[in-house]
Amino acid sequence: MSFKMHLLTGRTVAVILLVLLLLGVLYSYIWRHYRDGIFGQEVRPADGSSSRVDFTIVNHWFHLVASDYLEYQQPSIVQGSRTDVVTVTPWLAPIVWEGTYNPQLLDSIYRPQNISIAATVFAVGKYTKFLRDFLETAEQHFFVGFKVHVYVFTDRPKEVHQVKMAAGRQLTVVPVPGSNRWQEISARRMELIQTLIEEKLQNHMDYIFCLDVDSKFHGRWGTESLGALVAVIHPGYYKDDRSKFPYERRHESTAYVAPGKGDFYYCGGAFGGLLQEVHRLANTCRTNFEADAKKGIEAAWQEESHLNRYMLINKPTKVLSPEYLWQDFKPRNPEVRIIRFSGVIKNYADIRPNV
Ligand code: UD2
Repeated sequence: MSFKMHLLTGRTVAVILLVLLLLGVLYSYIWRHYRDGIFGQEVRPADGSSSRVDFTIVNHWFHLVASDYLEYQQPSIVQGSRTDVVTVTPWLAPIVWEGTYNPQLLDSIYRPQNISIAATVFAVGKYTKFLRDFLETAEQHFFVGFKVHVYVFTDRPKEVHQVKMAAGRQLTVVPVPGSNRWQEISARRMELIQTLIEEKLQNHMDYIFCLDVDSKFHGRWGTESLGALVAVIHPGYYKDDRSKFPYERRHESTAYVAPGKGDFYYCGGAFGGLLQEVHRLANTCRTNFEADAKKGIEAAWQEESHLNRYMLINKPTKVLSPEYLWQDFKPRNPEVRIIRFSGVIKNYADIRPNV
């Protein structure tokens, strides 16, 4: 082989190697972005440690397939079925009110996808007395016809009422320690939700909803509530100016919200979404709660304050109207056409370990 030929072969090999190297770099770059977009993101708690949580690919959220055979009323873009309420946020997340969606259409989209929904509920100390109604009414109204796994966290497992559940639905009791401070019970929920997702749910469930136990279902709560990050508007403040929202107002707290800031005031008693989104929320709120505790601060409304701070920055992708968490002591307002889930009237002095 001539010297020229040698030179040519050498150059060709170098070019091929260079192209392969570039392809390798391109591949790892694309894969990293794909993985972080579809799977769980790396969550870095404030202490600098890293807890990587991976989740299975969630296809259905991105791709909605309707049945060709279902007949339903034509939707309109000029005549809304609800003109008395606002049905979209300024960041274009739907606000779910009765009359804004077609339940049959939504169910027909989600049923073939075989989605599964986890629900967490805490019944610590005397709050076990609310479990029976909560569980029985959930059977009647909460994601009926779908795979549902309810996790009951309690320090009194023997008091968990046995409820007859439909096929595909199940209940697991998770023992937790009691506490002599209700504030701690309420706030510790974030940590326990985070651990549940990490240890039991990832790769098994798609969505999760975290609900207060001292409540009952009265109407459908189903596929219309699904979204990546789902918040419920608090029934007590939805007509108020944001200056009246009971946000944490002390600068020193990680839950601080400045005057003049805030979208809506959300409930601590109901929130949810995709597992990885709720994991991120729970991890952040728990980390911030602990950072506050080190400074001797407890936010005005415990984890509800941290949740409100989180949702101000991480906007919910779906917002549920106060139909999804009313309070029995409040007369129903006309724009609330249906009450789906509502807090029962309770005597705090009777049921809480401290007042
Ligand atoms: C509001 C919120 C609640 C929480 C709290 C502030 C709504 C409707 N409720 O309710 O979610 O943000 O403010 O911390 O938005 N629990 C027990 N045992 C106890 C005390 C509490 O199991 O001794 C659990 C139980 O699941 C209960 C939840 O914690 O539903 C919240 O406690 P709460 O209902 O007493 O709090 P409340 O009514 O102030």
